Amino acid sequence: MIKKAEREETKNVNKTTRLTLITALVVLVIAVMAGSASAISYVTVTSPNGGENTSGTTNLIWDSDGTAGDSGSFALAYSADNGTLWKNIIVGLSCDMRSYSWDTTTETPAGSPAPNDGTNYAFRVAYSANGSIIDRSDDIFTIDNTAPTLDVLDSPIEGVNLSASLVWINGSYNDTGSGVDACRCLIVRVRRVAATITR
Ligand SMILES: [Ca+2]
Ligand SMILES: [Ca+2]
Repeated sequence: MIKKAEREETKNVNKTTRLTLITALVVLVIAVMAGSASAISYVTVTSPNGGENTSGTTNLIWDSDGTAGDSGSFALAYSADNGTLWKNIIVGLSCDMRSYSWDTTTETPAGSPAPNDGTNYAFRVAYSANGSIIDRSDDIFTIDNTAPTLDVLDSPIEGVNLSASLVWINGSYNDTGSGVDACRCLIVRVRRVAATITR
């Protein structure tokens, strides 16, 4: 009878040990799951990251270890003055997002002016669930949505014989805000003068 009682006690102790182990495992699994829900450890802006000349729709790109199941979201913002004032482009992006197509010609965010031409732009990505997970473009970049203007004042007209040793082509070009990269004057078929400029 004593041995049977001992066996029963041993069984109960084993059952208690098993229950404790199972409980510990469940707690561990819950802890691991909770950890994975806020596992984002970094976000890094990839493009534009400084030095670019952008216009129209540009691809904003960043890197992170976030996944679709993570809590929180990404917020994208731009600054026209190298980081003094930031305006949201979009908020609430899923943590598995790594790029966003940004139209620099429209109101962003809605109701605020579209970005103007400028050379002091910065781009920023922030993680909503942790204020220390944030990054901006390492340097400034340019937004230029204004085509250059060209005003030719003097040039040979069609039909004129270009036999003179000196031919005047006179005009001006302008690109407000971001400058002109190049200006080319073309004489086509020795009769017509055309000028092109690029930004
Ligand atoms: Ca950066
Ligand atoms: Ca321009």
